[in-house]
Amino acid sequence: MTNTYSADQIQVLQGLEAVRKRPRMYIGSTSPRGLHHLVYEIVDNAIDEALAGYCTRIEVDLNADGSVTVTDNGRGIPTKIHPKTGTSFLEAVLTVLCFVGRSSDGYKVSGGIHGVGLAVVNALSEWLQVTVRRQEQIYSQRFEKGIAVTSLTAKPSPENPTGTSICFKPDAEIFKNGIQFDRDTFALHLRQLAYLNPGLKIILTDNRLQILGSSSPCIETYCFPGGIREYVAYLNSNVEPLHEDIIYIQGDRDGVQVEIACQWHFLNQDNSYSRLLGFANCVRNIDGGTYLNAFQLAVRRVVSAIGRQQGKLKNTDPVLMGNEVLECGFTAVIAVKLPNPEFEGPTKTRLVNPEVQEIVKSLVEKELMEYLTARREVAGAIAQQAIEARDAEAETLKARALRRKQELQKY
Ligand code: 0RA
Repeated sequence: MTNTYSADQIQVLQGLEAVRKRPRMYIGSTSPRGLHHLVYEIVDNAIDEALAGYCTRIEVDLNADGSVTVTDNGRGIPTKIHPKTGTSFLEAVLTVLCFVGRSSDGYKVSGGIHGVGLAVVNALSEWLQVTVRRQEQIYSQRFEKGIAVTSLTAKPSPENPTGTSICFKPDAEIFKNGIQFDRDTFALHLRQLAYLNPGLKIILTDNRLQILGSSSPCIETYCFPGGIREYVAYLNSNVEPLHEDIIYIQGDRDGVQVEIACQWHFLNQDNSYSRLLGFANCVRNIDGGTYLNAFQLAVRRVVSAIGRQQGKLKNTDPVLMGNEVLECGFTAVIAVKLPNPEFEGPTKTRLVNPEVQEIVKSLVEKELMEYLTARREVAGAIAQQAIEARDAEAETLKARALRRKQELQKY
């Protein structure tokens, strides 16, 4: 390496320094949450390859030395020289902040707290080692605190698999609360990603035998060909469903894909809550979003209409409320995929794209109505349960009002 820096290199170094100085601006926090986000960032890049149709398998290995390795069988990060930076494309992706990695083929996961870029992960790592298999070559390069400490080397590979493997150790100088990864945190997240990408195989291996107190690694594989239908079945595995089949609705318009799986179940004492999980481009929208509101309204309308059709609800009765239809034994997963997701809110997990709202509303109103109209008994049971919840709620309010009145009469 030379000791005279070009203008481009100076910019790279300044960028890395900015990330290391104010890591929270890039990854939200340096608590365990931020630490785990480093891994999600790499996994998201591999998921992008899966969404584009090139990757079928992702491995996450927690290593005994505190590092983690993410390996995928995608196309591999391109290694040719990038005209703008003068370095390999690979090095640019790993060192230039905001480097726009790929052309817009397919849907990017880049949204919310993810999508900060591999250069940020690299800058916050004590070291990072990348290996790319591409064009019958194995390329590799090593970085320390974001700076390349070797040049990109290539050697011929006898076989012809393609893919990317990134191994890194978070920098303990940055993550002052510790750099120990939690397997359960990854397990939850990776399982979710596997449901959202049906057929994709995700393997989580914990090789930290000392932490495990075991002589063999802990390996978990997530692969769900049934996608979000399997997710709802899993979420409902310990409740009694009101109807056997999981309702599945799918549609797309103007490049926006919508997929919904849901199932009502019998109420018992301890599950009178709703589980409505929304994802936009595989990112969980904890804070909801326009499309989740649209979904709730559409479901309320359909169930109310069924109630009226079957004479369970009077024509003058108002539309059933969200808490009656959706918080009484209902589980739903709704996954939307769209080209330009816009997020908002404190954790950037609320999707605000207005176009998604109308698509979800019309799709659910049409498809759910058709589904339930064709299944009179199922529809009746769903409407009945919601109406009973409404009446129980009204009884509770009435009883409380009466008690209050009686209390006041004492004085
Ligand atoms: C830029 C362009 C292409 C792929 C990738 C980046 C890529 C990044 C990561 C990170 C982890 N795994 C990855 N796999 C791929 C497109 C490649 C092409 O056009 O051949």
